[in-house]
Amino acid sequence: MTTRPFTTLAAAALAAVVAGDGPADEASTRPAAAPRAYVAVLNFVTDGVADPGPRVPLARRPAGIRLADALRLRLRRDDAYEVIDRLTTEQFADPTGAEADADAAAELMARRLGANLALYGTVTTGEDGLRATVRCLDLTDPDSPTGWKRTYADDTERARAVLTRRIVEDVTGRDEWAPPEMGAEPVPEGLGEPVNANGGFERGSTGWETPDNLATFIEAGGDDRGNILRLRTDLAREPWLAYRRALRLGKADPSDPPTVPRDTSYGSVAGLEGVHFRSTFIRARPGRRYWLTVDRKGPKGAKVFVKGFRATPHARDGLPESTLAELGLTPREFAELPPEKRQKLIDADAAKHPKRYLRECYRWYLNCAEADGWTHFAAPFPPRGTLGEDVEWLQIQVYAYWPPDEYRWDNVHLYLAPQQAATTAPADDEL
Ligand SMILES: [Ca+2]
Repeated sequence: MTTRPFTTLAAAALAAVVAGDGPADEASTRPAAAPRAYVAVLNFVTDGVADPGPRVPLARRPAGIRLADALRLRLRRDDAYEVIDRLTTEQFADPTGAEADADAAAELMARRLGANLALYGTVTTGEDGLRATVRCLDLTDPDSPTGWKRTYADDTERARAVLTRRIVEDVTGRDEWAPPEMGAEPVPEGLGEPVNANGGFERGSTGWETPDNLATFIEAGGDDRGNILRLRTDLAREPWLAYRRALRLGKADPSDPPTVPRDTSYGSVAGLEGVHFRSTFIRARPGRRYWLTVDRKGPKGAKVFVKGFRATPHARDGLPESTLAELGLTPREFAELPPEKRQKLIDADAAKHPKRYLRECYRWYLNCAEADGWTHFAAPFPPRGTLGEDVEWLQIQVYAYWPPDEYRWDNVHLYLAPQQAATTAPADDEL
């Protein structure tokens, strides 16, 4: 039986894991419940990048090694998973790509590592950000082995954290961070006026980005709702991305969107980026607390993010694609300018379009359960304490991803929590 989980070698490896896992007194006070799975996260292969090996600090090793290690750390937080540490894993297994032979991987994890759940995969990095194709082999029920293969992508500065969270959610089968349950904290009376504009979409896209009329629509919603926001994620990814880029560069017209085929595969917009619909920037009030409320209808892959942003000097080290297009410069032409000329263009653009030089520094989301009919959701944030001092601007991002489908939204309102509003009048720029 090659899939029997424990061999002598594997038991030794696990003993090393347990011994290395925190102070002994802490371990002895833990609940005695056995973990559900013994997990081996094999190092991921990074396309086109050689791994200098374990003697080099982790920060200088390829993206695939760092993503695998982030997954180990994150899964270890869950008592149901005993995760084999990086050094032990590297001793027994080379980086393993998504195309590796699944039977060989299963044998390795069972016989040499004593694991009954393994992750391995291939990572690419580039202009599109971080992209990982991940395979999961699950032998926790030895009579019924299962597994999956999925691709994840993110192009933000937090790409590794975003991918780690999404992969862990898929492994555990649940959202990693559960926002407060509805009703856990009562919605206060008298929320007053929202600090964002046009949450009900009656004034079209005022207060929001312009809908692209391919994945994002503002339209009559029926049910006495006036206008609503509709997002669809069942689209072929490449042509949609090309259209979004053309919109950013002013080379496409949202009133005349292209025809893009429907796609419901893991390679669709739903399986990768998902669709965001962004508000304009709202002046943040550090030291305050907020409530977000929303009505929605549709399947479960739906969240409303509130992200915090601030200006940072390091954001001003290049020109955004949209600015280059406005100036009629290619990235290469810009790179070939003398440094002082480049800096002058950046400073001029940052003075004209300061919002283009903001960077994300805070993130919270309201997770929306599946809703067959229009359903109201509400939650306060930050979950604990108040908004940090470094947050200068907030942006609401309505987000839909998996399954590939249509998602409807209305009354997306952001409020200052009233118990504090009583002591401070809102500034003009919030209204
Ligand atoms: Ca409405």
